[in-house]
Amino acid sequence: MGKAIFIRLNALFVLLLLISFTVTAQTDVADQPSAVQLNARQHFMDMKFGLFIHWGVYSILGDGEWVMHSRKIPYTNYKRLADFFNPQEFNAKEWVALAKNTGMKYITITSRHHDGFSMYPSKASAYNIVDGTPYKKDPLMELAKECEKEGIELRFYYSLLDWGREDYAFGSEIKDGKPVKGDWEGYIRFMKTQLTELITNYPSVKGIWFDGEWDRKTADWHLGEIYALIHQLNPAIMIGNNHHLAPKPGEDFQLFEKDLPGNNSAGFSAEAKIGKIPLETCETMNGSWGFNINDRKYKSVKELVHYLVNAAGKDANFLLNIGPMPNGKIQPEFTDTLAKIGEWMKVNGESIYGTRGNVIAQQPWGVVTAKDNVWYIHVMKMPADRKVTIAVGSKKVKSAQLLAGNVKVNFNQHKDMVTLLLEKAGTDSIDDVVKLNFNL
Ligand code: FHN
Repeated sequence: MGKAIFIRLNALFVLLLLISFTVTAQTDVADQPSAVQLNARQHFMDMKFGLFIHWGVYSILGDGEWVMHSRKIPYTNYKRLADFFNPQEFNAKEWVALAKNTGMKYITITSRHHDGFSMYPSKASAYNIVDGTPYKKDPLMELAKECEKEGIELRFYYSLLDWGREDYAFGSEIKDGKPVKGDWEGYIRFMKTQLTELITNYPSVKGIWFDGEWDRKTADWHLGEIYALIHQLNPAIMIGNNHHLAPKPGEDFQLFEKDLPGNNSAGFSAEAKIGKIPLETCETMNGSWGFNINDRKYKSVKELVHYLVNAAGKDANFLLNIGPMPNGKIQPEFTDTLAKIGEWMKVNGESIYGTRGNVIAQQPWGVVTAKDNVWYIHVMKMPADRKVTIAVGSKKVKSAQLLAGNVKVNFNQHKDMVTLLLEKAGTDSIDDVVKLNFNL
């Protein structure tokens, strides 16, 4: 090999090494959360329970938030709904009080769903609640103020998918990472403008909940840029994306829909490999996200508390959805159930808030959550002999009591196994929670 060729090859090698280092360094930066982000994540995991709200012009038709798509309503006709959206009965105080009395610590509300209607005054689109409806007021601002006053966190759902905008060109074929029709770069710019508005105009907002990426699996969504912009505007904002996949760099929490992490009964989670960031699962009070006047498949208090407890057992938050009515009221079937969940939380909340899960595997009788030197044994299906045996490793049990009524629970410990004798339990038909205190 000639000396010149050798030098050139050497230079090429150094160049390749530099490029690969730069690429790795960039990925590392995106993957390396700041102290502020890490704090926000821990706080999020401590909150455990949130209220999801799907509300928009679709609520008028009382057939869920997909009504434009499912009834094939042309966009130009659908847009007229805005003329009738006048939720005079909306009261931010009532909504925030509802969340608080249910024991929820945060609210995630749709700022814009797939129909493209913005629930706040956006300079980037006149199709919004202030400029495009007779209501002319901003419910998100009302909520933001009330949430701040009541110590409830506010988060915004934001749809990446848009059924109506020309720049998105819904249905267009995707080639080389972008739709053949429309104006992809323009659409990305539009989203960045809206996200900037949402973050700067509502400085107390603590999270952005993306949805709709699944509509264009092969498109380049510029997520790296979008996530960087959000964290630049406010590093404490947590980013989640309901793409139903493993988490991507820059995301702060992983979302699951209608299933606990690791399950796939609803069919959304086949590719949702569990990552190392905080987890959240969402479910609805009935079968619909947006208001659906015909949907009477209401889940019981017991089903919903079990969902929350099982989620906590798997170290996941639970985001429970309501679809308010077009007048701004929340139907009594929802408020009644939420009030009862709140009663259960008042007695048993300490076994949920601030706990961590995955202590032991799910058992036929229930799950375990843990905090400091305490384990909470959630007996949701009482065994016939009223005994529950748990492996506690080298820990020594000091005392055990039922959270409801503080009733003492007898137990036997043999080596690493503890058997709880639950003859006095069964007073709580939803979940008998036993507080197991270990010696320090
Ligand atoms: O299409 C949406 C749906 O309307 C709703 O917002 C849910 C909430 O998780 N997410 C999407 C479906 O994955």
